[in-house]
Amino acid sequence: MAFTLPPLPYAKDALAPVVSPETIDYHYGKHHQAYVNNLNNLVPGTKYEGMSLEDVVKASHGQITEKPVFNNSAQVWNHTFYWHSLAPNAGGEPTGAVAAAITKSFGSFADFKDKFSKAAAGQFGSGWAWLVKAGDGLAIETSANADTPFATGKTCVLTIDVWEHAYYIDYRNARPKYIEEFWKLVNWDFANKNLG
Ligand code: MN3
Repeated sequence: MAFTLPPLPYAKDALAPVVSPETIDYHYGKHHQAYVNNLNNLVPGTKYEGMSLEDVVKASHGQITEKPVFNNSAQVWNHTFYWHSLAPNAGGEPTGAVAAAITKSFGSFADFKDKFSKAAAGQFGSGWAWLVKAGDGLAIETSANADTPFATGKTCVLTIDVWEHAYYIDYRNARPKYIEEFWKLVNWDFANKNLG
């Protein structure tokens, strides 16, 4: 059974002007799709055939010979998670359990926002910044390239993609500006769902 590109959870112009339809065309329509296509070319005839995407990510993680499978499967998972971390008519202050967890772990939403933004801006080269569950609280992590806290069994709550392809069309080299605008689209409902 082939892996498929999950549908975008909103119209391709729904995130404008923060994320333009042109960025969606490339980032979702070309990059995310390419990871799906690559994975479908890599998996047939291997031990991964018949596994769920989640199992492929975990089974291929940390093994140098499995790097192409890991990179492509993780990027399929990471991007689907990223698209759901954004939503139209979202952003602003966190809500529900995630709001309380942020205050508990970071002191305030403002402090969390500052720390997360700095982590995302400071990730050298391509990668991701994540909000993850840590014990009975939350923590910020960054990962390089395709790597993901999900691969080692962590519960991801929220992410931002800081690969250049995520922002270059709309913000050119201004990654901090993209990160600043990202807060207008943060899907707190999704974060709450992930927090469980
Ligand atoms: Mn990307």
